[in-house]
Amino acid sequence: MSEKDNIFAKPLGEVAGFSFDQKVVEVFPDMIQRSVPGYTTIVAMIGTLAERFAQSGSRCYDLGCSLGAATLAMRHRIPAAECEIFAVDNSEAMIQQARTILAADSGQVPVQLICDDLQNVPITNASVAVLNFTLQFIPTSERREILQKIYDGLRPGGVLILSEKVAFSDGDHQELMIDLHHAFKAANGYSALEIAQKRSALENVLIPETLHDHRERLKSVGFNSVDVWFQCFNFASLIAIK
Ligand code: GEK
Repeated sequence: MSEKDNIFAKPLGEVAGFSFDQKVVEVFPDMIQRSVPGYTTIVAMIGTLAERFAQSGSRCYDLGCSLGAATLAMRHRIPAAECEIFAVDNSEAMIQQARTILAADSGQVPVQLICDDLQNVPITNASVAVLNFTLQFIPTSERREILQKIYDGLRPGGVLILSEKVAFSDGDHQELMIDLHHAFKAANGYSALEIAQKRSALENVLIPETLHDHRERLKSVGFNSVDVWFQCFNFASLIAIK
């Protein structure tokens, strides 16, 4: 069971940059669920999308898997014979806990957990690739290369599911979406101090881009069909098909 996230509940003189350490791992399911509007729906639908797009004899990748929520959703929906899931995260603490969770899961699809930077992991023979709120933590200048590697490693008809916190070019709309996101967090029990301190911790760590920029880059690496399939405030998920 996940503990309640109160990492930012007390005043912290100086707020350090956010990192996916043991402290975060212990509260992660509670944290992400109370912080990301639509998270539960998105994870469940990743299972539905994998059910549709997983091809027999192929690989499914969960890049930045954290505790393996999307991996488990796919594992329980993939009917394709001889599929294998590769779940990658560069946080040792996350992968250790994901290992425990997977060991208690009864799913039949084999899962390989890999503790490494997703930039080091080759993508081959893939039918499904998931970046569920991961690309946002990678420097913008390195994102294109990752998407190109995913595109190149997908089979024709394969899919990338890309979920991100997004930004808006219209200043007023941007402000409104941030405000509504904070209202969502407040409704989920986070105090104004917790919201403000988390915001500082994520500054320069989580870099959102506009949906326009995501779409254009996905098209420029080769995806011919790119569209948003889910959005709530400044959180969106895109589907890109090769
Ligand atoms: C979920 N997808 O629950 N290489 C590998 N992993 C990385 C890298 C990198 N370069 N950078 C960050 N991560 C999950 C949620 S959380 C999103 C994803 C959030 C990992 C990082 O360690 C963390 O576990 C994950 O990406 C981002 O469906 O916390 O907002």
